[in-house]
Amino acid sequence: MSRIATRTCPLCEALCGLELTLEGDKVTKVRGDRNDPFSKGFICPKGASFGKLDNDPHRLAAPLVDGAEATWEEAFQEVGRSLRRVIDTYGKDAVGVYYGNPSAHSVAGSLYGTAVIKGIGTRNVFSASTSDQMPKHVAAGYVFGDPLAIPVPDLDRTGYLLMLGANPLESNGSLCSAPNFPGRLKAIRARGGRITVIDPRRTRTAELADEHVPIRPGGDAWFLFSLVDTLLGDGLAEPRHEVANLDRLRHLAAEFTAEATEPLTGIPAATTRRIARELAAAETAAVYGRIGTCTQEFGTLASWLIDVLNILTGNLDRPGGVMFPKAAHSFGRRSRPYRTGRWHSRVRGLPEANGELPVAALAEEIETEGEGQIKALITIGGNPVLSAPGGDRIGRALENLEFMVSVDPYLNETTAHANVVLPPPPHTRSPHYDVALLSFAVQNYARYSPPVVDRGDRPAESEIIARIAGEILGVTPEQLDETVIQSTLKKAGREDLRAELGPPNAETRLDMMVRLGPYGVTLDDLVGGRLIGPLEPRLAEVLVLDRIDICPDLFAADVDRMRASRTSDGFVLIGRRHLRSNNSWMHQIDGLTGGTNTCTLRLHPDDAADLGIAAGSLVTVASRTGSLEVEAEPNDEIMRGVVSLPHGWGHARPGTRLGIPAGRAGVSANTLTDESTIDVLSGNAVFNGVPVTVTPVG
Ligand SMILES: Nc1nc2c(c(=O)[nH]1)N[C@H]1C(S)=C(S)[C@@H](COP(=O)(O)OP(=O)(O)OC[C@H]3O[C@@H](n4cnc5c(=O)[nH]c(N)nc54)[C@H](O)[C@@H]3O)O[C@H]1N2
Ligand SMILES: Nc1nc2c(c(=O)[nH]1)N[C@H]1C(S)=C(S)[C@@H](COP(=O)(O)OP(=O)(O)OC[C@H]3O[C@@H](n4cnc5c(=O)[nH]c(N)nc54)[C@H](O)[C@@H]3O)O[C@H]1N2
Ligand code: SF4
Ligand SMILES: [Mo]
Repeated sequence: MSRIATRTCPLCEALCGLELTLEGDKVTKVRGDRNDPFSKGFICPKGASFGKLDNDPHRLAAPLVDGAEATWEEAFQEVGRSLRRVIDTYGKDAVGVYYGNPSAHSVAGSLYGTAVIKGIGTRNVFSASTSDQMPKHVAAGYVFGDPLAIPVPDLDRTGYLLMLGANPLESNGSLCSAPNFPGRLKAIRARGGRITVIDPRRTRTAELADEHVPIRPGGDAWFLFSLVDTLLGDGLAEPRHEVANLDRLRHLAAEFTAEATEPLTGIPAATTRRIARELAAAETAAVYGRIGTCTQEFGTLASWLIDVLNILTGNLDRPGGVMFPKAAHSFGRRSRPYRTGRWHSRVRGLPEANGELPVAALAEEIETEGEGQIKALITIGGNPVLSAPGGDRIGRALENLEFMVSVDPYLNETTAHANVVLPPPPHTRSPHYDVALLSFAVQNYARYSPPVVDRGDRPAESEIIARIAGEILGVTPEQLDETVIQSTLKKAGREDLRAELGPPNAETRLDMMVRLGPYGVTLDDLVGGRLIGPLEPRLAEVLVLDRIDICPDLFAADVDRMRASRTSDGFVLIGRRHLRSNNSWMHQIDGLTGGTNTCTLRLHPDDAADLGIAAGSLVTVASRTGSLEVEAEPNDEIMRGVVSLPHGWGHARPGTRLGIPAGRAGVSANTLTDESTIDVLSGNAVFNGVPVTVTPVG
């Protein structure tokens, strides 16, 4: 007998509803959930492969201890013993923690991560955020006072979208949760609006837009400063909110006229000035920058200047501009303004941001002897060996650890180094609620997905993570949950609510957060999805400062670093996402491989001709950190002087159990990226604009 179940797709940020057909425990068919009020049946090829992923025979079914299957009790005891030994011998900071991208999507990662960090009391905390969006947090933190106050473009109402470093036709969007992003973009044009894309590559998104403007990788801060200067110089700035430090901004921007930045960005001054005027003239406009503008040397300045443009054009916090979504759950309100650098990394002295140190510093913190050296590592849903800058070095460093435990369904390039691997159950057996992403959705929306298959006696991922914390704290998962519930209710002055809530577990905690949220709903009300409505202005609720700081001290000071930076004359590397990819971890799933989703080096045909490189031939790409051989794919979509390699490949490494044939393993872009170059303010990795040399093999 088959049955139908629905849930949110957990595989990217778009929040699509899935309709699953199940025969017993097995997903046999997947399609879009037409009853989901937000996604209305839209899915992509990854969502369609949800069943294959859930049933994937390469998933671990039981814990591994030193490579052999063990019982859960044996595995937890080994974890507790080893972590306590390391802490007793070397201190708390000797245990490092790394959270990967899926832990930002899972209930377990979102709600239980802090328990591990606090339980251990370590400052050596790292995550994929410093390979991704940390500049956005730092910008929001200083401009609005809250690192989570990242405004999203009001896609469904905007009349002009200026998009930098984002390719939602492949990625389906990021820090802007919008199921059917492509359809929403087409709708902008259909209603007479305009889309401009700034990208070194003519991506599918650029092809859909009205205009594509190629930019030299890493040039965004210069370009954005020129837009600001044009707006201010032409008297076009009309902020609708009171702002601090506008004069300082004006003074700084004056140095970056469109003519002055043209040689650095490759964008003609006339184009820059025209775009600034279009932005100002548009009835509503939104400037949206994503990972291409973050994973570069001036990622925080670029992210800040994007906020600045939205503020100056009066588009902040108004329909059709950029707005602050209001999630259905409450996390409590932040009272003190944000700052970074409350502590620093031991080896390079890099500032903390959001309680984390840059993942670019992970390898050196493991390798470098002395007090505070990382001797044990916990990874939760991450693959830094392939995903982090200078990943090969991280792989070597992991060999020096005295102990490593990974919470991960796969034995991959990172977890193969772990002494203990604790596999969470497949998605169908896990509850799902997007604690992080629902605060970045283009409409106010919420959905709770209960598990649709019984997980038997396997612990839930939340229990696995709670057990790790509990081994150090000497508490059970139930005790931990009850403590959180009691203290949250107390802070909210709602101790009365405890009687209405269930037993202490992850679902009850979610239910509590939703009941404390702004819409007066329960978790049950959110099954199947609830569309609350379009975004509404709410800056006053969000702002933690007396007024917006349009030119924070810290950012003004970083402009010195911009002035001192030099452009490289040679080739520079950028990344590339494919619709059928998901960072480093779905390359074994049938139906997602092949087609355009291949690990090749794209470069301009004229560059290929100059270098004597034929299509399909092997080339050597080398950087300061490493070199690799990869097939060349000349393609005129890419700017001259720029080469592009997707990340997350490079699977032919010992000890893994992924079922990827050697011929399809690809090479890792992060063999070439350089952990010594970062966006200093946020600690973020630099994946775009990496200097490389390209030579034919043989
Ligand atoms: N060169 C270059 N490098 C990049 C990027 C780039 O554009 N260019 N992009 C960066 C970005 S944006 C990101 S977010 C990072 C990602 O960096 P990471 O998060 O470190 O890497 P992923 O490849 O996402 O690895 C996800 C891991 O989680 C596991 N996993 C999957 N589902 C679950 C689950 O439900 N629970 C648990 N516990 N584990 C699970 C997978 O098996 C895999 O091991 O990569 C970054 N790296
Ligand atoms: N199919 C698929 N979807 C995904 C993922 C995946 O791996 N595959 N990963 C998910 C994750 S973790 C994230 S964070 C999001 C990311 O979502 P997006 O930010 O949309 O990611 P990308 O597709 O990498 O788009 C980045 C764009 O920036 C361009 N770029 C590179 N350098 C520069 C530069 O210096 N300046 C400018 N202006 N542009 C530049 C690149 O050419 C590319 O087109 O995608 C998510 N969705
Ligand atoms: S777009 Fe994202 S959320 Fe939607 S089906 Fe694809 S992977 Fe899942
Ligand atoms: Mo990401």
